[in-house]
Amino acid sequence: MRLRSCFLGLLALFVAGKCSYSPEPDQQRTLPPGWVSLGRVDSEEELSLTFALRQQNVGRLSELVQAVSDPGSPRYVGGLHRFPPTSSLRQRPEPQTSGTAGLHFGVTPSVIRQRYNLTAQDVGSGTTNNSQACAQFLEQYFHDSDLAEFMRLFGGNFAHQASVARVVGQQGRGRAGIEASLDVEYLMSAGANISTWVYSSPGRHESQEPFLEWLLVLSNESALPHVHTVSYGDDEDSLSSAYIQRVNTEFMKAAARGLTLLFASGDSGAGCWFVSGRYQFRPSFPASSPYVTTVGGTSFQNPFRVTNEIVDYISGGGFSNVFPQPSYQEEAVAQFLSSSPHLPPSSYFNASGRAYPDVAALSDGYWVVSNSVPIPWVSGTSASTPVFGGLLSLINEHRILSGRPPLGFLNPRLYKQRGAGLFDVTRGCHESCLNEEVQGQGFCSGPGWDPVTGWGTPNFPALLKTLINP
Ligand SMILES: *[C@@H]1O[C@H](CO)[C@@H](O)[C@H](O)[C@H]1NC(C)=O
Ligand SMILES: *[C@@H]1O[C@H](CO)[C@@H](O)[C@H](O)[C@H]1NC(C)=O
Ligand SMILES: *[C@@H]1O[C@H](CO)[C@@H](O)[C@H](O)[C@H]1NC(C)=O
Ligand SMILES: *[C@@H]1O[C@H](CO)[C@@H](O)[C@H](O)[C@H]1NC(C)=O
Ligand SMILES: CC(=O)N[C@H]1CO[C@H](CO)[C@@H](O)[C@@H]1O
Repeated sequence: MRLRSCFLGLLALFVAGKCSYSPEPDQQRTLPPGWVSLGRVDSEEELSLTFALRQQNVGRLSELVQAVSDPGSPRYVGGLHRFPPTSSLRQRPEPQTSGTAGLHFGVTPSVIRQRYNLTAQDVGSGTTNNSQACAQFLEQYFHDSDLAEFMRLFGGNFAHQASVARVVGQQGRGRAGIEASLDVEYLMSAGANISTWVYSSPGRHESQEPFLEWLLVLSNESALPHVHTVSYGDDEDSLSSAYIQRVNTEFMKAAARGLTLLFASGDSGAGCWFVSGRYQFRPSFPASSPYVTTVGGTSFQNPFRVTNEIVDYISGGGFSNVFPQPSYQEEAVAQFLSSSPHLPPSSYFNASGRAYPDVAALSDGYWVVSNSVPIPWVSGTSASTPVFGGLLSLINEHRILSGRPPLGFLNPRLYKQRGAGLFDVTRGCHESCLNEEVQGQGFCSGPGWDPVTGWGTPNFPALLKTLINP
């Protein structure tokens, strides 16, 4: 069975015209694959419209984000308050093995904590006002009872909180979703014993713009968690540029406020589509935003042992066709492009775009408890993202305890430090177009940054050391 990871399909707004629909000016006029026209909407059907005002002075906001996110800048240390106002999770078949000595049977919190070098002391102290959050869309709900069962089964060797501190928004009363269960369970076992919130923006039927809805809720609050993880995204080309730019402006604001936003890089490797008569890779948004930290995926080299990590072939990565390359990553990307021995043809990707992911974590073979049932072999960058987020929360905990502000927008620092504190993933390639030219292969990882696993996966004590000052 394959479960789609929560890579969100945002509904295009089909305004029923006389005999057809009229999409936004930059949207394709034919129905995308998988969509079927069911005729006119019933006149009684409710439709909620979102109106967003065009934002002013976005250029100045961009300069400000640069200043507050660069450790070399005098403006790095917060002080800015109240700035003006298709998950594709999958279940893969169990790999085959012989013999059982010293093996693990899937990724659990203790496997994560072992691989990333966390000790029993690496948990929230309970003495700070530190908190973390994940956001849920697409009618994905978690159940507190699943979290409790998960912690009963897997939370034995580290202090943790047994329930979510706060749900912002409406959780529906339906069955738990695997995505929501996974996010909550792993955010709370990587960022263990740290107060955890869930932002719930249900309603793919009611709103075509849930990211904006969620971001406006964040924008509207003055005290909120420092780290937010989101395991949802969509093909960049399926969204209107007005919408992408509007959402991106909210990401800039969040960065300027000192929030850390992590997004899953997607589960289709480099992606693929056939457009204008040729094959191209297909980037994903918000993963491609220059103002978020994007998390790719890895597997254990030996799936049953805590070993080095290699590329998980599904790990989303590539180059944006919308956002130009931010200056913080120019050097790293140039280095990759000039040294990778397996570069795909240049017509497949836009080398001048924002390249992602920035970092990675295990994405393969997780145990999740959902609707009271332990489910093995759940895979996707949806899993990597809350794990990385939880570890950043633990680093924030140390920063807060020593009187420093939380990390905020991480990328300028991450690239300036050339991925210090991360295990470099250097083996494996991710998937892409199944055609003769590239034969299913996208980019390949190598030493240093690459558009498959970014700078690599966390070695907690080393990462803490490099991110604790200033
Ligand atoms: C962390 O883990 C790696 C690999 O498991 C190991 O080589 C290293 O010594 C560990 N400790 C530190 C402090 O990095
Ligand atoms: C976990 O947090 C609680 C408060 O929520 C605190 O009392 C406890 O000491 C913390 N555990 C550890 C091991 O720090
Ligand atoms: C913002 O907060 C105010 C006051 O709490 C509330 O009335 C309003 O609905 C909120 N707006 C959004 C978009 O959440
Ligand atoms: C490539 O990316 C740039 C932004 O970096 C964009 O302006 C341009 O339109 C993109 N080209 C294509 C073919 O999408
Ligand atoms: C962001 C966060 O967790 N804020 C909390 C800080 O502590 C106060 C008082 O306990 C809470 O009300 C806030 O929610």
